[in-house]
Amino acid sequence: MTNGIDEKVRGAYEEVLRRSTGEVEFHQAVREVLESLGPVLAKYPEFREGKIIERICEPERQIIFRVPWQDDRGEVQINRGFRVQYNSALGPYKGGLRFHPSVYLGIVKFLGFEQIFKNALTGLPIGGGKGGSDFDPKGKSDSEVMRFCQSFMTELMRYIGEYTDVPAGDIGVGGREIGYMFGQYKRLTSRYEAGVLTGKGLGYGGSLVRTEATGYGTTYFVREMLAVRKDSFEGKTCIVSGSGNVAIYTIEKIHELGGKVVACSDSNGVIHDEKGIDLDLVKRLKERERRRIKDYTDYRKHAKYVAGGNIWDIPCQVAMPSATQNEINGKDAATLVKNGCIAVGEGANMPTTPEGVKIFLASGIAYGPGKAANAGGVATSALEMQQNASRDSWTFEHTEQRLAEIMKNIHRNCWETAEEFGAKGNYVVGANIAGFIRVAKAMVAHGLI
Ligand code: NDP
Ligand code: 2IT
Repeated sequence: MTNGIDEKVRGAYEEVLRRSTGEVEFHQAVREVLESLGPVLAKYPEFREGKIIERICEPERQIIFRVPWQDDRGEVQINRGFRVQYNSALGPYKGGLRFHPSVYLGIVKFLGFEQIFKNALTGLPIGGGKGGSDFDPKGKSDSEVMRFCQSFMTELMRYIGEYTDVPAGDIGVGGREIGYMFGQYKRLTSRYEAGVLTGKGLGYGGSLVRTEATGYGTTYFVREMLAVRKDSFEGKTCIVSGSGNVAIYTIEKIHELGGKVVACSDSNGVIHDEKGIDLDLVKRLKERERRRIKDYTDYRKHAKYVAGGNIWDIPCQVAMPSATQNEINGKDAATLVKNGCIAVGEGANMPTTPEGVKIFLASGIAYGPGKAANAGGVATSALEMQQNASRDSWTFEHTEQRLAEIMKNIHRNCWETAEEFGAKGNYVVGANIAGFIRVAKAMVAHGLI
């Protein structure tokens, strides 16, 4: 179980397996980072002496709570809420909330762990955390979602604050949910503390570009990876899985940069539109009407819908997984490479299984792992915090410019770090090491806490 892990970090991984039985996604995320860190410990003995890896794997605080609420029929429902405050070496805990029936502690911990290094890569003052609930927003009325969010925040409010922990959205949590949670926080605390949540509406402290940021940022990251290869999005056939927030703004930016997205999906099936995805239609169906992607073919008759289809079977040159974890397995990765895919940019968190990652790396294609590629979302959240702290609001152009620069810097940092540690072109090694070193140095400076 610990094969392939440097003996210097093996003990830490064994401890994670022992302490967190059954949390398979968490084990996967930890292992993937630890596999990169052997050479770092060789270079920085102080990290080893201070047991930085062992400490970084153990969350600073984990909160699990009951969320009772009443549905529209008056029936009482009980969900479980989570917030894992993982690491605050670089700033207040920062990371999204996920509402999805699959959420359990192992998912929140994997996401929180990834978030530590992602946030470090942004270069901004944010620690790592994540939260959520096994609440399923699908099929719920607006009032049910509001009552759930109010109950969730009634407990969560004790643990968050602009200097403590700043949640945002993730799967199943967008502007509507953030609005209800912000309202309840304000009501419970009697404080207009804008910086306590990000992803807020533009009318009450939200930042321009935050909605678009993850998708735009991931696309910028891929643009940088292509530029290294003297290539661009121009004329490329692309595939973007999912059809939620990240997928939509990935498609938008790819189209702006001259690529053509021919497929997207949701958890029920895949849309293949050879003429190019009609993004206005996807926005209408998903953002405004909250419908299923299947309905796309009601308006674009030539497009094909395959229920339960595998989007990675469709040939493309650029693949941008933007739905969920482990959506690309080894077989899918092999299919993508065989079909001529030259770049993969992960909008989702950990969308590729370890077998898939191995195949991408061995093939020599440009592979941008989530913690680097999708960091634009949380980076723009940090820009929202800056605007809130200075009671200011920036223009779209200025904010997008900042985002583009941040993504460029992350790309450069990952590239140079990989090269420094003898793994030229390997963004996995570059991202893990660059993110880790920034956090580890701060932890050493703070002493044994
Ligand atoms: P949304 O809820 O807006 O959209 C999620 C999309 O992924 C939907 O199309 C959904 O389909 C699909 N999906 C979700 N879960 C599954 C599943 N188990 N199997 C198949 N499809 C699934 O979420 P986001 O767009 O915000 O998030 C997408 C990914 O991006 C996640 O991995 C998230 O962690 C990551 N991410 C998000 C950021 C953000 O700022 N929002 C920032 C960085 C990363 P369906 O509607 O059928 O469930
Ligand atoms: O995974 C992520 O980076 C997010 N869901 C965004 C987190 C944030 O605080 O904006």
